[in-house]
Amino acid sequence: MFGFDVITIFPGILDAYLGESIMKRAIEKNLIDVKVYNLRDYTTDKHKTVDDYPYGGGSGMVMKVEPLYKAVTAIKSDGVQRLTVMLSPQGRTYNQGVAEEMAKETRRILLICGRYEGIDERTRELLVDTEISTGDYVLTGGELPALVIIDSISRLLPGVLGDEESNKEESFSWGMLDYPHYTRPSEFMGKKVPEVLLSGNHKLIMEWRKQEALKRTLARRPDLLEGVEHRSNS
Ligand code: 9D3
Repeated sequence: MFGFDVITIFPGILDAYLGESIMKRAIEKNLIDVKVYNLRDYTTDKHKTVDDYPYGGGSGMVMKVEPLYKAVTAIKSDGVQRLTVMLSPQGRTYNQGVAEEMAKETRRILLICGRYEGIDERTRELLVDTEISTGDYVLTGGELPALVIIDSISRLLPGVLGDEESNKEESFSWGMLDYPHYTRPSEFMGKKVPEVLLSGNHKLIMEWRKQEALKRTLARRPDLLEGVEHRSNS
């Protein structure tokens, strides 16, 4: 079973998403295990303080290192191997290549979600194997990125997707945008479904889809066609 541990001050954000649809089913089927830890449970003061003012001044608060250290140490005390990932805008940019790499992990993946302006640097130095960002936009914390990582890895694992949603991507579609999709009715507001899709000629349909996917990719995401070395990783 593939395992995730998540440290957050908002466990409800993770529980909500993981309690629905494909993630819920994957957890029920024991294909993935996700344990969500509330960082406040690892504080020692009456007010369950997880943040403090930044040394050197400036606006915003910084996440304290001690609760994170306590949480990570407690979680790791079971002796199970883990890859510790901190979600941060300074991290390696996530993509499908990183997801595929992480899906091969035999270790559990421990995700540390930050909030506030940042996390005390000593957390990274003492506890973190790798830092990941999900992209160049500003969020309010690491919880959505943690879910992005859990979701994108989980759907790569055997049995997580049903036959209906399955990864049976035709060979031509990898690394390209999708072709246009249609369902009933065959005409809506004067707009007709392309004739070829109603023809029943599967070879012709495949050719049309391949051509449409290539056309779209060239028009909208030519970077995807520029070679394998850009497509994944690094
Ligand atoms: C506007 C505040 N920024 C000043 C330069 C710093 C900043 C601090 C904390 C920006 C974002 C955040 C919270 N974001 C994350 O914790 C985060 C994140 C993201 O914002 N975008 C993409 N990936 C990630 S992973 C974690």
